[in-house]
Amino acid sequence: MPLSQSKIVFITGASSGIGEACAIRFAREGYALILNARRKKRLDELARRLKNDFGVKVLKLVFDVRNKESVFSAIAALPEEWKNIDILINNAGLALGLSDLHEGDTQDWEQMIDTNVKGLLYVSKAVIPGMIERKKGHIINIGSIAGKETYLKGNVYCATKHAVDSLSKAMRMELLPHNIKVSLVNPGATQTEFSQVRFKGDTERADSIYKGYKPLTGDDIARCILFCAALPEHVNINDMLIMPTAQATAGLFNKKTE
Ligand code: NDP
Ligand code: 8X3
Repeated sequence: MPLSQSKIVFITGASSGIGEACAIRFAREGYALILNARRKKRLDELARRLKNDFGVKVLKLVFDVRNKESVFSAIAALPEEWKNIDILINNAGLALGLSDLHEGDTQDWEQMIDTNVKGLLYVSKAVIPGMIERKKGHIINIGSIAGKETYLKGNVYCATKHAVDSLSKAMRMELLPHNIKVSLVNPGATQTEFSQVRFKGDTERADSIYKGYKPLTGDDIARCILFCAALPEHVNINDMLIMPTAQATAGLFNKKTE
C-alpha cells in the first residue's frame, strides 16, 4: 500500500516486549511504522520481518530517548512522507533495581527519570506540533499499575509512572482544543525483558517474578493498545488498567505453589 494511504504509527521502545508486540499488531493491520529503540540490530531484524510478513513500510529511528538533541534532530529530519504521524506510542521505559530509597542507586534513578519521564516529554514535544497543525492525532502513553499504586521498594520507578499518569492528564487537557486524543494504557505484570533489565541480567530473580501464575504478554497489551487506536474518531479511551486475572493489586497475586 502506498504510504499516503496508510496511517503512520510511531512506537518508542520497539525492540522488545510491549513495543515490539505493538509493531507486529499494527503491521498486521497495515499501518506504516516508525520504530525507535537503541538496539539497531533488533530493529533491523524486526523491520525485515514486518516488511516480509505484512508488506508494510517501516522506518527505523535508532536513538536514545534521553538524548534531547538526538530526539529533536531525528524527528525534524523525518522524510516528507513520514512526517504526518497519526499515532505516537510513548512506550520506551524501564525499571532499574528494587530497594529502599536510602539504599537506592542514584545512577538507576537518573536513568529511570531520564527515560520514563524526560524521554517521553522530548518525543512528545517533537511530535505534537505536527499533530496540532493537522488538527488530529493520538498519543498513547504507556503508564503502569506502578503509576496507580506505590509498592514497597518501587519508589522511583513508581514515581516516574505516576508522572506519566499526571502528564497524560495534562496533555489531554492541553490538546483538547486541537482535536488530539490522549490515552493512558497501564499494564500490570507483563512478561517481557522488563524484569531482566530491572534485575540487571539476574535471570533467576527475573523469572521468579512470573512464577505460579499466568502473567500478561506483550501481545496482550498490544491488543489493548490497538483497540484504543482503532476506535472511531469521536471515541477516546482516557485510561485503561490491564491486569493478569491472577493479579488484583500491584502486590497481590493468586499464585499456585508447587
Ligand atoms: P522491555 O524491556 O521488554 O522493553 C523496553 C523497551 O524500551 C525496549 O525496546 C528498549 O529498547 C526501550 N528503551 C529503554 N530505554 C530506552 C531509551 N533510553 N531510548 C530508547 N528506547 C529505550 O520492557 P516492556 O516491554 O515491558 O516495557 C515497555 C513499557 O511498558 C515501559 O515503559 C515499562 O515501564 C512499561 N510497563 C511494563 C510492565 C511489565 O510488567 N513488563 C508493566 C507496566 C508497564 P533498547 O534497549 O533497544 O533501547
Ligand atoms: C511494571 C509493573 O508492578 O512490575 O510497570 O512495577 S511492576
